[in-house]
Amino acid sequence: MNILVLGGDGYLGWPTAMFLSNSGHKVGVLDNYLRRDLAKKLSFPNLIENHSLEERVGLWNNLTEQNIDCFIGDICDYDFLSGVIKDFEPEVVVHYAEQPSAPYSMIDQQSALLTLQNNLSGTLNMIWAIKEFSPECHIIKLGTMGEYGVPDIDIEEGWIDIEHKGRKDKFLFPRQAGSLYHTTKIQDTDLLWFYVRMWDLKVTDLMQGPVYGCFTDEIRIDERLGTHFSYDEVFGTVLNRFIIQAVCGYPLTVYGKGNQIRGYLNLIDTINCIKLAAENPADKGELRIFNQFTETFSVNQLADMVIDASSKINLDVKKESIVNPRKEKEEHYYNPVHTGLKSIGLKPNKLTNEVLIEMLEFCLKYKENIIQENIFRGIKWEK
Ligand code: USQ
Repeated sequence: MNILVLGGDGYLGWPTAMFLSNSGHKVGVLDNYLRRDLAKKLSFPNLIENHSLEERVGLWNNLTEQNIDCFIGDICDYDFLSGVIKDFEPEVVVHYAEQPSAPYSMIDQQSALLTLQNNLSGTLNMIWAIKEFSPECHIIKLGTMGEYGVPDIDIEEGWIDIEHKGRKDKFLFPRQAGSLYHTTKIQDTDLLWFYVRMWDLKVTDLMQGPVYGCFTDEIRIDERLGTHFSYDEVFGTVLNRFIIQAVCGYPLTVYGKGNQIRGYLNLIDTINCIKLAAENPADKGELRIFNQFTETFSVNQLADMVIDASSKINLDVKKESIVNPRKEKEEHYYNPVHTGLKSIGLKPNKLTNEVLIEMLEFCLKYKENIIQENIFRGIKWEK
């Protein structure tokens, strides 16, 4: 299939593109380097300075004799995006091209506005460009488990049957996000659902939990193909941050009581989920929703696992509860359904000591690059 990855320079976008290319698809990547620019402005370098998308595409094409197409530009620019869709004729568009950080969206009014405008304009443009130039194209949109929040009932996969005053209907599961970023993802879902109803689009919305990891089979071909590994407070997800903290002797930053539970997954499972969704498309007029994670953990459980794995390679690591900069429940019920992706073939890669030790050893090689002051600056949810 022709598959276009929007946000192809990102932590997830680039490994997804290589994996789909290696699986025999014709892949295009598109990015405007927004995430790199924001990280630069905040002085948050990654663990390793990654080659540009153009360079990584060139390297991939040389090393593998495959051919990823590269488009540099902004999906908020409709002429640019629709031109790419028209020329590339995607059968699948994978949409990662968003401001991806919850803390970033909570810094100030400007970061909130950038997040809202970027994420919603980009999604709207994608919908219109597909309708106009590739109406049979299957849209795979990265949503987030954070759209649901942490309700005191089981979380279904996107939809819930409701019986009210003797009548029944099916609705999107109630959403109640915990950050402005997560709220834009709800709004994305609503935009998609509206246009599915209007125009019979084919859409898969993947409600993904926080991702960890730095390796895929493709990255193992050559480390220069590596993806962003962020450990700062804004762009790093919690487990990747804990690994870096363990490596540089910084007490693991458990926010508040640390009993916040989320559904996590390995980077390898993310790319597998995208491939499975692409190869098993939604129907015309369907908004199909999968909850995309493999295991649930509390923050304390993650910290304890990192401490245990670190001890196996003689790293003495401690955790420390710090005042939670976010406004979130620290004790709550959490039981989300996640059977859809397994039913189309996902074989989860569990979080084991081996996985943790490999991440620790990788980060140890670049220990001298870690800037400890970037680990915690305390971006507060409450102003
Ligand atoms: N946390 C800590 N210590 C830290 C960092 C985070 O205790 O140093 C806690 C947070 O308070 C939260 C949990 O760990 O309870 C997860 O935080 P996170 O920063 O790993 O994840 P989050 O901000 O929710 O966002 C990440 C991705 C986002 C994706 C989301 C999925 O950046 O793109 O949508 O995970 S989910 O969390 O399921 O909504």
